[in-house]
Amino acid sequence: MEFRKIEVVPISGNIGALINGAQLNALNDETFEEVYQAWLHHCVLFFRNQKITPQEQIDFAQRFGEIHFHPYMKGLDEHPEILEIIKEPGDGYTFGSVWHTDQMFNPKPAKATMLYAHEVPKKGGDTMFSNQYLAYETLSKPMRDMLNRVKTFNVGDGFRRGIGKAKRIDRYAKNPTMQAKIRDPGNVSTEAIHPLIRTHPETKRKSLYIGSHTQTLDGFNADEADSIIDFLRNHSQRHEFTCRFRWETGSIALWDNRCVQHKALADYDERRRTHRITIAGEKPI
Ligand SMILES: O=C(O)CCC(=O)C(=O)O
Ligand SMILES: [Fe+2]
Repeated sequence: MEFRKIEVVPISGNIGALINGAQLNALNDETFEEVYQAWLHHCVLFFRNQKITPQEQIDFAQRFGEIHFHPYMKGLDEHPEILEIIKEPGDGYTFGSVWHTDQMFNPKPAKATMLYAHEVPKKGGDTMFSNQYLAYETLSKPMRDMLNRVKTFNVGDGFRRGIGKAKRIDRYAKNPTMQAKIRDPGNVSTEAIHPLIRTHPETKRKSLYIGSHTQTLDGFNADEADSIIDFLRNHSQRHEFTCRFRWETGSIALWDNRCVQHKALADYDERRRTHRITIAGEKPI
């Protein structure tokens, strides 16, 4: 792929690229098109030293599609499109610290997520990403053939682990700012059935679509489903499929939830503050 406006520097063998030469509050259409093509190809992009206002972050996000609103967490008062995620020293809970893909419990899960770092720990707090095209392509043909017909059942409230609203409040017991953002999803659905192998609507490539929200496989006995899900979870996180991003103040990561799982590392006990925007997606097929 040829880029004339931006420099694209892969940060690992199979996923993730750093984009140089793009100031996200001043992208002309040609540069945006290169960013978008790089994004589809590398699955997650990283930008350094961005100085953009909340409105500029929203404007950039909207070039990817409509804003998706988090069903369980309120955004900023002045900018409800932005969820400010704050971890404080001693608060003990790290948002997104298991492998997952965002909003998989929604019948129309988020297409993309953009995270903009405002305060970062001196060490730790990296985010990991895993390429789920590869997770699919590296399975054997008989396995792919079997899994191609399988459907998953996914929930936002973790019916086995029993999260529920009370636990959600409990998890932020030491962080009143985050606790105050918790809300009821209202009539937004937080359960969804999806194909285990989905086809990316733009690249047309198949990927493994599984994450921490996945509870069971439609029609399988519970022990069969558990074993297959365990195997696929482990497989989907193979180190060769992943990259790991070290945050700095002003860094932005932008990932494609249709072909990426990610995980925030809970290896720090300092303040970390990010601004997160998700983009609405379509029903997986
Ligand atoms: O904070 C992070 O590094 C990622 C958290 C996460 O899972 C998300 O924002 O969707
Ligand atoms: Fe996430």
